[in-house]
Amino acid sequence: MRRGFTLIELLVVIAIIAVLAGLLFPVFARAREKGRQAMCTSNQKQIAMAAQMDAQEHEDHYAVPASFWGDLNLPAGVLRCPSRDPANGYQYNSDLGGMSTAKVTEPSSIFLTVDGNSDTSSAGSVPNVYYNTGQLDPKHNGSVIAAFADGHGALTNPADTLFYGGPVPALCNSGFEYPAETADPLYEAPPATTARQHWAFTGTAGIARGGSSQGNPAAPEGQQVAFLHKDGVVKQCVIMRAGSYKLTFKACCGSASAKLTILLDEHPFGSAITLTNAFAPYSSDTFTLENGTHTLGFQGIDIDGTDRIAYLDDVAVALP
Ligand SMILES: [Ca+2]
Repeated sequence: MRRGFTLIELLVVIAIIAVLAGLLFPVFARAREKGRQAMCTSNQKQIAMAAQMDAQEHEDHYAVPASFWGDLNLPAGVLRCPSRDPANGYQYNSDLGGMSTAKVTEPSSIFLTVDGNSDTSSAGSVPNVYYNTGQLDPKHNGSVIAAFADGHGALTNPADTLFYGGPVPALCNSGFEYPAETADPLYEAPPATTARQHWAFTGTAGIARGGSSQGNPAAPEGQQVAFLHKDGVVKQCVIMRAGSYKLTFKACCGSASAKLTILLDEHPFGSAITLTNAFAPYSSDTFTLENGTHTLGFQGIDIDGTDRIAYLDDVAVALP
């Protein structure tokens, strides 16, 4: 007589298969995720390479956030992280926007792109641009992949402080070289073109070619400077880690004597600085800030309603 399987035997076989599947499926999932990580790393390295080439074509300055992805014009496949849904799963580091590549002194630790959500709810108005850690999307087993300014890619823990952009925040367009003032009268207040210049100007303030007019000496850095007419203001918003910093810059006045004051989060910081008609280096007192976004700026001082102008160049955040 032919004997079939008993119910017990069938159940034992099913249980063994279930145990084996339980052991193997996570192995398969991990192997699949490894493949996706490799593809994501490759994508971001290609983006980083394209960004370097784009910077080289623009006098060694990284693109401003608003024009970065359009400038690169990469194929859709390169923008898609295989572990996530968005058509573009990557974010460009806003800290690098408009910055001279020469200012990136630690390119292996400054990220250029990272896995991130592409919504703009926490990021101002520019999609796929990184402003804060809330935008990271750690879909690779709880980590993110990033490409760095030296072109290497790496899987990294999102808690890593490198996502604040380095030991001191880099100001964008710190030497006021964008936009290029090549047409008469060689200055604009405010500049009509905002591409690659991150400063906000209020009052009669703008960017001038060094030596253009009004007792403006040759620029101490590059070709251009900022100018603050009367009580004009120039300021920039930056991400800063909690800590103590100071501002360094070079400044002078036009043909009539002038003063300027440093603005920290919109408030005057320290006493007004009296300028001479030759560019000289200045340094602020040390200030301490909380983690987050801060506004660093300068304001001219309207002494008597006459044409007092302060010129400014080569602004940097430094450690005390
Ligand atoms: Ca300059």
